[in-house]
Amino acid sequence: MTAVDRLRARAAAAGLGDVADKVIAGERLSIADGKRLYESPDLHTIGALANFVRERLHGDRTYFNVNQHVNYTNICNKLCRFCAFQRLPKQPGAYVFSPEQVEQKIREQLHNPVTEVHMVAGIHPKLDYQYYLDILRAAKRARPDIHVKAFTMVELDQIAKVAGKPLAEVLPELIDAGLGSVPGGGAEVFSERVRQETYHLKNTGDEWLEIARTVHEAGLRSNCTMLHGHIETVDERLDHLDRLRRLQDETGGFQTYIPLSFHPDNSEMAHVPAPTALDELREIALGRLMLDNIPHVKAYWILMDVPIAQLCLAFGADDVDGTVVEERIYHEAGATTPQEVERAELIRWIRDAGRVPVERDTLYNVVWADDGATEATVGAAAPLGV
Ligand code: V47
Repeated sequence: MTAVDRLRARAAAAGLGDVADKVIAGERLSIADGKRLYESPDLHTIGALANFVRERLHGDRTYFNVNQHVNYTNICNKLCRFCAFQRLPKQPGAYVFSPEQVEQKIREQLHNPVTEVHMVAGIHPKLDYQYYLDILRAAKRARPDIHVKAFTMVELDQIAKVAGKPLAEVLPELIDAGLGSVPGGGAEVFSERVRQETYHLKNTGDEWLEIARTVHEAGLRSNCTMLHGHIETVDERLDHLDRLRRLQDETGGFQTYIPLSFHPDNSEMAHVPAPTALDELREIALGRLMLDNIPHVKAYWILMDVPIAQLCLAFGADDVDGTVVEERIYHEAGATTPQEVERAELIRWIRDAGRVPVERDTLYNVVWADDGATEATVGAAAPLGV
């Protein structure tokens, strides 16, 4: 009996034989299939199906990068009820980094082989267009080779508003100032019902998708996310995944899907129980199985405990994000993971999970791989301490 036969038999025993047939044949799963995967008690079989897809696409390769997060302000006018990071301008702890402070933050890491700065923040209504151009330029000044992945679709919407011109005209100017790609945040769950109840001042799902389309049309890659485990239903999650999948069919611009598990602490929704480890594993697997046209699925280690992120590598994930350095959004909301890991530590976690660590840049060019196949591509950022 081959491994594929065993997978098929196991899925059939779980009542998912027809879904397994589609997965093995590389056929698209329907929303109804997705619903059965959400409702099945046999999480391990679902994980095995997702792992099958992950290994078909990437083998044992598991991607990470050496990155640095910079959250340039926590002042925000969107008042999302799930968010513990936001502050009003006069609230204790409210801050805005000047472009010089952004530059300084990046300079402080010059001793590390950082290839990406991930720069996102709240929606501060008083920042002008010049500020956004200046922080991009500040990042590039500090580290000219760095890839700047910045501004969620919600921030881009705000930037276009303060620029007073359409996003399609703003994006080339941001690119000129240093923008290299766009992260996946701010999507939450596209359901209008959930938006009305928890983040009614934020962009609608249609708006988020339209902005993503404009980003992709401008030649930029982006990521995409779903904030799960609060008040959304399974049907609303599937609708969200389906809408991401449909846009991806049109643009091909999403690189990575990242399920973001709700962290309730210190938010207005602190009474809502947090998703469990099993929920996190299922979201990773569902993402891998439903999003057949998005190449990568990320288990963002900052928001999971590291052992759960390691388990996710057998449930469909092929990426763990990076070294991060200073994270505020999840640590304000109760995350107990460290703020930063060493590159060598990430490599150790991935090896410990039985996978092959591959250091990538933001656009998934290989910087270094542990399988020897890409030694020729090892450049200045050769492994440290491995
Ligand atoms: O947009 C905020 C979410 C996002 C909470 O693209 C929360 O590579 C759970 O998008 N509980 C920011 N989620 C993080 C993000 C991200 C992270 C890592 C990598 C990438 C990438 C993107 O976090 C926000 C919002 O959707 N969020 N507060 C909370 N309490």
